[in-house]
Amino acid sequence: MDHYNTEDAIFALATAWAKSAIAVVRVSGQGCIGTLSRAVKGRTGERLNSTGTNRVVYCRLFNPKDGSDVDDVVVTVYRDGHGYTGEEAFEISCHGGLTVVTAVLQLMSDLGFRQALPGEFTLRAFLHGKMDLTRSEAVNELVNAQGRKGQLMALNRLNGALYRRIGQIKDIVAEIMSIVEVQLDYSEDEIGEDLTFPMDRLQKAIDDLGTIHDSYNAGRLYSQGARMVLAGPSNAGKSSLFNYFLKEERSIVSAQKGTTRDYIEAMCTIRGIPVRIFDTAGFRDLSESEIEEEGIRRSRSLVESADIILYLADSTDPSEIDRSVVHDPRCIPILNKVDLNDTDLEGFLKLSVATGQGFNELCDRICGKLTSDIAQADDGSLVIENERQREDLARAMASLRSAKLAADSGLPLDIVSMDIQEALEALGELTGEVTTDDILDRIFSSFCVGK
Ligand SMILES: Nc1nc2c(ncn2[C@@H]2O[C@H](COP(=O)(O)OP(=O)(O)OP(=O)(O)O)[C@@H](O)[C@H]2O)c(=O)[nH]1
Ligand SMILES: [Mg+2]
Repeated sequence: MDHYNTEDAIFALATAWAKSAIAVVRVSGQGCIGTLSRAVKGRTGERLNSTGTNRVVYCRLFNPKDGSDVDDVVVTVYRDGHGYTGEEAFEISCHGGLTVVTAVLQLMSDLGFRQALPGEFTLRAFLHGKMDLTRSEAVNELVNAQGRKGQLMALNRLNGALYRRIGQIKDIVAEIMSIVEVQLDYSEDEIGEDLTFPMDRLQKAIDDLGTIHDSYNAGRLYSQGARMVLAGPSNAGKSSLFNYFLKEERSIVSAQKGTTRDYIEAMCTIRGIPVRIFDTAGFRDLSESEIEEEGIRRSRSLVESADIILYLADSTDPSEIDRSVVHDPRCIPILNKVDLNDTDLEGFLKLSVATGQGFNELCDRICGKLTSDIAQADDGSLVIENERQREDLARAMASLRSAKLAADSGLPLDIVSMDIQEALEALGELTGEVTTDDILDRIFSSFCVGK
C-alpha cells in the first residue's frame, strides 16, 4: 500500500453499491473544491468556491470533458481542518440510481481525483491527528457491529473511552519511569530516603491493563457471535431445541433416529448476545449409512471448535451418554423430555422442549457461561474486541510484570527501566503514537472503501 501520501485528492462511493433514494460520493484532498467548481453549472460554482466556513450548495453537475449533464446534487463542503479527514473535502449527495452514481464517479475520475483504497479516508483522519488508532479501529468496528450491544461498545471506543483510559494508565507508568530515572541519575545521599520504588502504582497499572485486556473475550462474543453446538445421542431432541431457539421450524424433527444428517447453522440472540447455533447429527455407534457416519464425524469436529456445547440426553433413554463431552468445561449437560419421565440425573439441567420447562434456566446458564469473563459488560462499559489491541495490552502487561519482578528481586534499576520503557512503547503502539507502515497497512486494509 502506498497511500501514506496525502498530497492528492481521493474519491469513493460512501454508500452501498445498490439502487437507493440518495447516494453519497466522498472526496478529500487539497484543492478538490476548486476542481469541482469547474464541473458546476451557472454561478453556483463561485458559491462553492468562496472561502469561509463549511456550507451546503445545491447545484447541477456537468462533465467538462464532453459538456454532458450529470445530475442535480447537494454538495456539502468542508474547509481545511474540518470534516472527517481534516483536509479540504466535500460530499456529493446525488440521486441513487446506479447510472447516475456511475456518471458521478466517472466525473470524479475525469476531474483527476484518484479512487480511494479501503480505509483511506480514515487513514487520512488518523494521519492528520483527527483521531488516534483506537478510534480509527472503532469506526470499522461500528460499521461491522452485529448487535445493539456490540454497537454501543464500539461507539464508546469511538468517543475515545479506550484512548482516555490508556492515557490515564500511561500517565501512571510515565510517573513510575520518572521516579526510576531520578534514582538512576542521582545517588542515594542526594535523593534522601523518601524516594522509594512505587510498587503499589506499578501493581495498579498492571491491574488496570488486565481489566481492559480481559474484556476481549466478551467483546469478541458481542462482535462476532459465540459458536454454540447442540450435541448428543440421536433422538434426544437437538433439532427440536434448535427450532425452539429460532422460534421457527428450521430443522426437521422426527421420532426416527438419525433424522439430522448434515449440520445446520443459524444466528440467534440469547439475552442480547449474538449466537451462531449449530444443530448436528446425533452420535450413534450403529449408524446405518456412510452419509450418517460422515454427519457424525462433522458433529464431532464442530464440538471441538465450539465456545459452548449443549449436550442433550433423552430422559426416556439415558443409556447412550458420552461422558467425555459431558465433562468438557464448555459443556452444559441437559436431560430433555422430562415431561415424559421426570427423573434427575446428577449435573444435568432438566428440560422439556415440548412444554418449555427449564428453558429460561438454560438461557441463564448459557449467558453466565459466555459472559463469566466480564459480567459487567453493560452498555457504556469499556470493552475491546480487537486482537491487535489485545496483543499490545498483553505486551505492556508482560513488561510491567517483568519490571515488578526485577524491582522485587533487587535487580539493577536500569533493567527495571528498560522493562518500563517497553511497556510505554506497547501502549504508544496501541493508540498509534508509535506506528509502522506495516501496522497501518494491517489495520486500514480491512476497512471498506469509502470509510
Ligand atoms: N415429549 C417430548 N418429546 C420431545 C421433546 N423434545 C423432542 N421430542 C420429540 O423427540 C423426537 C426426536 O426429536 P428431534 O428433535 O428430531 O431429535 P434429534 O436429537 O434432533 O434427533 P436426530 O436428528 O435423529 O439426532 C421427536 O419426535 C420430537 O417431537 C420433549 O421435550 N418432550
Ligand atoms: Mg435432529
